Amino acid sequence: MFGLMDGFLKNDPWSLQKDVLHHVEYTVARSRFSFDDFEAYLALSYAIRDRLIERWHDTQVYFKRKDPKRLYFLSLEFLMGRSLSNSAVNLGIKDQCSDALNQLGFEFEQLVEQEGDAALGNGGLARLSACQMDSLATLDFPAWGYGLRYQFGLFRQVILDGFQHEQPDYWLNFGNPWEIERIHVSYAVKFYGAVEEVLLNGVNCKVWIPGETVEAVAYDNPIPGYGTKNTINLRLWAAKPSGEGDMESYNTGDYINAVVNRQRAETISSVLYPDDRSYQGKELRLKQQYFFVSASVQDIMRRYTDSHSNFDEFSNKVALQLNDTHPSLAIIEVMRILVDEENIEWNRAWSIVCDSFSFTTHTVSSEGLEKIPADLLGSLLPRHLEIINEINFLFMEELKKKLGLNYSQLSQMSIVEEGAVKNIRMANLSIVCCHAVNGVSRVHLELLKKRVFKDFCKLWPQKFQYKTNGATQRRWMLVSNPNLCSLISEWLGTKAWIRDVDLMIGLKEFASNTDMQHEWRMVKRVNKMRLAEYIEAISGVKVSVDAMFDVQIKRIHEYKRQLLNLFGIIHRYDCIKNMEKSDRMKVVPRVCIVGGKAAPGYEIAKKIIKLCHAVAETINNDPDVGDLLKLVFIPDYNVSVAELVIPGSDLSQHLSTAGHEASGTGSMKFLMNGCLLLATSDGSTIEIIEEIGNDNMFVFGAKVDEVPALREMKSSLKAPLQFARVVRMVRDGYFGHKDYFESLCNTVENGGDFYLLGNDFMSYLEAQAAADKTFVDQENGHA
Ligand code: 26V
Repeated sequence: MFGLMDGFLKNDPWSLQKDVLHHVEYTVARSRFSFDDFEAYLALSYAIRDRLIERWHDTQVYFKRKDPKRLYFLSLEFLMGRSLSNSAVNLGIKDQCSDALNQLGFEFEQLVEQEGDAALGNGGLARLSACQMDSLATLDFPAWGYGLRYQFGLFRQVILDGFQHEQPDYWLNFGNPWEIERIHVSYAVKFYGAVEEVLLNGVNCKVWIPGETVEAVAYDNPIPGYGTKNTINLRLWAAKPSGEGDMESYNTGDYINAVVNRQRAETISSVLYPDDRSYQGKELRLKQQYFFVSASVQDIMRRYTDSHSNFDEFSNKVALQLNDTHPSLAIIEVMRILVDEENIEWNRAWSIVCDSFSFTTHTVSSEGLEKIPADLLGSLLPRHLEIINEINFLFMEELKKKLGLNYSQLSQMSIVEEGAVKNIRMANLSIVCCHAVNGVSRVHLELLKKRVFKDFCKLWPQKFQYKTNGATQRRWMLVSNPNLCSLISEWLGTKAWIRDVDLMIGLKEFASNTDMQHEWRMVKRVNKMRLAEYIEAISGVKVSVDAMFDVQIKRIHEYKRQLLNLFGIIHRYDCIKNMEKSDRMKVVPRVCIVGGKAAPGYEIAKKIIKLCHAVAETINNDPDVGDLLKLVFIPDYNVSVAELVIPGSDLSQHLSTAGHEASGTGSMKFLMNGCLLLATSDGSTIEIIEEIGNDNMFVFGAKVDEVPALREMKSSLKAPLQFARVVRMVRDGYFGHKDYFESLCNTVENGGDFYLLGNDFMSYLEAQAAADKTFVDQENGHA
């Protein structure tokens, strides 16, 4: 977009072909007369990467000259998925790549399949980071992303006999053509040791004498914007042994041990924590946090001090955005550098820090908030703990002045949680030190104000705000559903909606145009055929594309209520079984698709996966049911699977108990692809309902404000008979594994049902019936 000059590399098919062959021969080191799909994928990726690097350099030069305020996005998780198609699309060279490959006897679409996903994250929070990077690049922001280059991303989910098994994700084993290793961009990160007081120029100063040093090496991942040359950087850090302290070994044993010990450094960036529910207070996790934070802050400081001689301008030039509390030690690290290393007076350092940092929270419950045992923090980062204590002391003094000696409130707001085990509350720390605290949807902010951060909201109402999440239409439409995009651009007469999604409202004018409806349906049908082929390939189940494709894909969580979906499916199955044969014609055929990973230690979630398989086994093999109902679990759900499933869906389900989903972004991706939503009134769905109207979606269940009272009354409420009946079927072993499913059934009965499945069941069935009716109307051309 901005005035960058053209690169040296040309983008016509001929030039691309020449570059692909060059990389086949000189980078992949294969003969240009004989190479396979994977080698072609590598060579094409290198050819595209060259073009990204050109733009990346131009972007850096441009911003270095302009010196705008830079935005640094710190996140321990990025779910980037694949890069080939996305890069080609954003560079605007996908067709040229296709042409270049065709002449060499290869297909672009086939090469895309050679790439593994970069799955450096768990779920919603991590995919949001990836979407944000795309948007920041497209909107010409001078932004940087910082994270960890895990050797093993999110585990691969393998299903054996219906049970989830976790396997390591060896995503780097075949190389990663998208990253640029920067062996010269590296920083020493220090741990352990002790704090000593020394006299410097007549002043008592604290000096941290660390005990261990690990090297952080940068790996850069260029992120191209769409329709602009702006190409930003996602810098991921890998841990390497530091050369510091290398000593001569006097015998073979010393030498071997020295090398083995050095290898241990690498464990810091070895594996992503796969639990997105609770913080376990593990030392390795804390090391990961500080490792990536310290390297990032050093890098950011270096960039700033390259062009500024003091810190007066720091907060005008640097915005640090924390993705949840995971990177919040960055606050303390900046404070430490300013006070201990730059000798800046505490109060001035404090105001620089507060002005530079802001923080986004992605959680709704206080139980989900991160706490770090003070002892652990003190042993790993002794000086940081001192600084936290000092910040807390000053904060408590200020609070006492404002609130008086209200000890209960003071202790709740304190950064330090007192008790048998002292903990540092990372959310309290972030709120105290940041000038902005963002919720991720409107209702999320309301919940923060009313519940999770009530006292803080009263104290600093101006800090709290919300930015409802979004999803990038570049990946979720252009990459994954190109046919729909061509249709939209043709009807709108412009491609401008690819940068400005609001322009899609122009389609409303053609909503009742039968030509457009017909074209739209054809696109959907082709996408459903592609999905049906995939389903058959992975599960052997043949599904009819005439059926409604009903999808729930997301992490498996009790609050997301995949169990409600399964109970609904069992109810549907039961109805079909008990129907007169002649009435079965009236049933709207459905293919129910479920996908998602359970955290390895999350027993109930794993039982839900097993139940899904057990129910599928019964239904899919029942000749009474045939094509009227099928249930498929898609294993190893990830970004690439979502790209395939979403465009082929008719209905998507978002069933969280109201008040539990901070935002939810999956719904947006389905909507963009012309799929209807069946959802509770929760998170961003509330705003979606306002936007598209109640008539255009199937909303059900208790509202956010009703949930607390319903929970109070739960023990006196009786679940509907239909609900009791389906739970009984599971309890009685209709789907086998009676004993194994007992504890699962117990979670929703006997006054348990914390997530209110029983309460919402009838309204869920009504919403499902309404969806059936709409599907039939649509087939009849009435929608
Ligand atoms: C917690 C932990 C605990 C320690 C180990 C690693 C780990 C990783 C993630 C989390 C928090 C997960 C929070 C999360 O993914 N929240 C989701 O964020 C989405 C983007 O804002 C939002 O749409 C979803 O509603 C919200 O559940």
